[in-house]
Amino acid sequence: MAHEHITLSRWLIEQERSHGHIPGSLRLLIEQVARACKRISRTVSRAASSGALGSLGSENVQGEVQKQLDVIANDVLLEANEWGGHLAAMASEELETIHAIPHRFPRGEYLLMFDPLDGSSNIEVNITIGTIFSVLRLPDGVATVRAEHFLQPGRQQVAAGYCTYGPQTTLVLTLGHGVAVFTLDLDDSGFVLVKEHLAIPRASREFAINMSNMRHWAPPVRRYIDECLAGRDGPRGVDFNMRWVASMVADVHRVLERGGVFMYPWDAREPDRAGKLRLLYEANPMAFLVEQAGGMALAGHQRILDIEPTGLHQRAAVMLGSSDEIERLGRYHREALGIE
Ligand code: AHM
Ligand code: MG
Repeated sequence: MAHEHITLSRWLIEQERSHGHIPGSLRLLIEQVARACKRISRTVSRAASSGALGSLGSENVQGEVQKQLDVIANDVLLEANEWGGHLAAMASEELETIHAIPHRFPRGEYLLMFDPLDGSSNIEVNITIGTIFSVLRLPDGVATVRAEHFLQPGRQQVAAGYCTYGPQTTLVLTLGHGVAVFTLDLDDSGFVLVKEHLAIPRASREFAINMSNMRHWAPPVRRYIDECLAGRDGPRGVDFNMRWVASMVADVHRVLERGGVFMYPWDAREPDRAGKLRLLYEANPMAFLVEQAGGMALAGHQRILDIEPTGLHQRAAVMLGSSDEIERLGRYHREALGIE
């Protein structure tokens, strides 16, 4: 693409013109989320010199140790999105219950969910981390917003995206008409378009999974990975490559840019939990982006975006990426269940 300077605002306005049903209030909401991500990006890059690294000694609702930056990023997102008049409520990985918009501000028609700082085990080692977000519409006729109003299947998302804080600060966004990538231009401190209509290659020879959990996986996942590891001499007849950043944002970004498979499957360590990653603000937004880029996203044999949520912080198994590979994984799961 020629280096025409298309800002996030211009891109959003042009989307509104070409797909008339994108309301102005959704554009303003996305701009506000992007502004918050810019602030988080600055805070993250200054964290070592400002003393913002390290843990707080507290735990979040999921029993995970909170880092200082987890809490700062959460506060930035809450504060930036409270007053704009576009939202009815927010939900976050770091908050047990929903955050309703205070009465002193006008109430809007959208619900925003986020993981303020994904991959936070990587904060201290200066490896890419990021913010993941998902936008739903508040169902009609709701007087008092409650957690149950967030429990909508992922296919009802009106927007989703993430921002990575790595070598570059990158915002990846879908409004349901393909996926666009923006980079934070440090000269004028705004997001500018670098790529549109992202397309994940159907075929790939690269997978991402935490191999240290291998002994706990279900048979279909083991079968798939065993076949990849067998390489050229195995049933696939070709060598595979492996990558694992341990930040979902970075691993999924690689998959969106060059194809591959990302998995965090169910495993036997906590058999009652569907997986490690959270459905509403991790699995669903990433599944929406991946599908919009022509890939597939499954939880075992089921499409992630069709899962009917039952809890704000519920977990999901995640397998997403290049469609030939995810289709194969889905088939292995169906075969194991005797569905096909
Ligand atoms: P977080 O939201 O608390 O950072 O946890 C989610 C992260 C994902 O970014 C990543 O894919 C996964 O946890 C890494 O898990 P593991 O430490 O098992 O490799
Ligand atoms: Mg996370």
